Amino acid sequence: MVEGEKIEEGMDELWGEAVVKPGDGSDRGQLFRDGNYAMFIHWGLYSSLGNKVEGKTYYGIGEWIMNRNLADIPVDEYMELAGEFNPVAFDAMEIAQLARDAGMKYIIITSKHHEGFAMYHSRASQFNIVDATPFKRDPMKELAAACSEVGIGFGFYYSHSADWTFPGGNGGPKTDAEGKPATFQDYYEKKCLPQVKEITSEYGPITLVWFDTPGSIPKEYVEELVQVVRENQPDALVSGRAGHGLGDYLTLGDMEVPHGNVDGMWESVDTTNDSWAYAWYDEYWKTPKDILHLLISCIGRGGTYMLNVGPRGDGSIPERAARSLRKSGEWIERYPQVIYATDASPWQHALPWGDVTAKDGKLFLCIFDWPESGNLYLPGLKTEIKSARLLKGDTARDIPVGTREGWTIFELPAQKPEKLVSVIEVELATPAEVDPVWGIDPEIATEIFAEFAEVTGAEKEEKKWMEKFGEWKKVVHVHGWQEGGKAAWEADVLEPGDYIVELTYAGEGRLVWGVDIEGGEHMENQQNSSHNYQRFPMGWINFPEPGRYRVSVSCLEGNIGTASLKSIHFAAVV
Ligand code: FHN
Repeated sequence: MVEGEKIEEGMDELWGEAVVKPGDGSDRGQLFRDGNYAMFIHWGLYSSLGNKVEGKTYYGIGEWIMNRNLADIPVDEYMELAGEFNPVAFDAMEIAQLARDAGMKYIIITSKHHEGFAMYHSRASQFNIVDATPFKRDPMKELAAACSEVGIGFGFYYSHSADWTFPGGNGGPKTDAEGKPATFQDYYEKKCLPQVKEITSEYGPITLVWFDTPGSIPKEYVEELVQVVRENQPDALVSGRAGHGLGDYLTLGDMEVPHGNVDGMWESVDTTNDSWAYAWYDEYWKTPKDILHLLISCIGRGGTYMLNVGPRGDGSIPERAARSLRKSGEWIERYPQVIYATDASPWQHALPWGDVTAKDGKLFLCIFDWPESGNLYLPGLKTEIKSARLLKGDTARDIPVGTREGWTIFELPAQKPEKLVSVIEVELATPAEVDPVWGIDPEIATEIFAEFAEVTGAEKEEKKWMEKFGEWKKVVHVHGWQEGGKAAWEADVLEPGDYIVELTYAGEGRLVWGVDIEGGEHMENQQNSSHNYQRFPMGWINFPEPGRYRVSVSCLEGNIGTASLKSIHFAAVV
């Protein structure tokens, strides 16, 4: 290897084009149908740095610390970290038990990330935790055994295209130890293929092989890798990020929880703070309620949720992450029927107060914002209700239900039964029939996203960015406004009257926006804008009677070329 060689690959090259193409996982899909919640673990040499190198902190995803976007560490220097890596606090049983207590059904852990270091005993490369560190144990053997003991599944993450320390790996050194040019084929044949054979044949039954970021890997290699998984682990799923559409299911973008239902088998991957791997400063933890909200949103949209923890270099899990996971897990233990093997919400999007999952002729209304008035408003349900019960663990009480103007109204007690998420179980007389139109809630502020708008004279587009490095944010926004351009939604109103309208947008300088009710009021106002999405008040608008309205937004004046609309909000004036 050339001394001091640095990795050249950035995040865009590494993702490749085929990151999220779904394949056909029809016969292996049971894992996702039953176990729609999993633990992801990013753990490697990078964990020992925790994003601090020679006293300087780098902000961004920790497993990328050696990349030019963060500390830009030469390959030979980085590889020397192995000599000091000694995760004496690693306790496989504790981690497996944590995942179980959290209500997670399997663990996927990094066997090799882009850094190229094998966190298991690999014969294909000496750069592994048994041969190159004072630790000398194979933690993957221990974790596989612990998962089996506590009764959850076990699987591996494997970075098949990027390898930043092996000659020829994507982003890796261009020459070998003798200074001869190295090709991707060299890396693939000497390291990637043999390692995938190792992880799929030496760790017992594997639930899933989570290939990541295919980059420019040729299709024939992915075909061969998938074939190895099929032969060694016929029941294991292969992640959508294998590339070339050869995975079993769709993996959405990092940290992406969709707003609308998504068909087919898919997963969202997210992390308990901002970084996948441990970063010493990253204390922005998801609360137990955040976790339940995100999990229920994924299940409600028809998918699965895999939530990451980044153990420290010594192998211990940050206590705040563990606490949030345990607390949310206690809730799941009381309401397993709401989470596991459930179907997507027939509303196809979240509702102002919460979300819905469905199972065996029942709807589970999960309430994140308890309505103070004692009424919970559900728009669009056309099916007769047999019973409605407010759950409190194993106990339940019947609650009165009424209907008005096509809305179903549940009468709730003043006190919510659960601190985190309360649940109403609704039993239906026949399969659920729902009009998924947005309803403007009479009590709880309603946010309707631009992605659901019908757009004319403007463009609707997905936009992604990072605030630090690697922790992706995503919006679907409306921009490119032309004169007369509109984003329009249909929405049902139950309570007539004045509503406060706000818009969430980004842009530059002051912008004038117009809001119109078709056949009704027009309002407009000017507000400043921010580089990031911020919610700005527009004013009041009147819905004169109950019924369906068409509401539209236009950008009228200012630096219109920068105006990027994310959502519209309505809150009843009380
Ligand atoms: O580059 C990796 C990143 O480090 C992390 O592993 C995530 C997890 O989904 N996958 C890649 C970026 O999408």
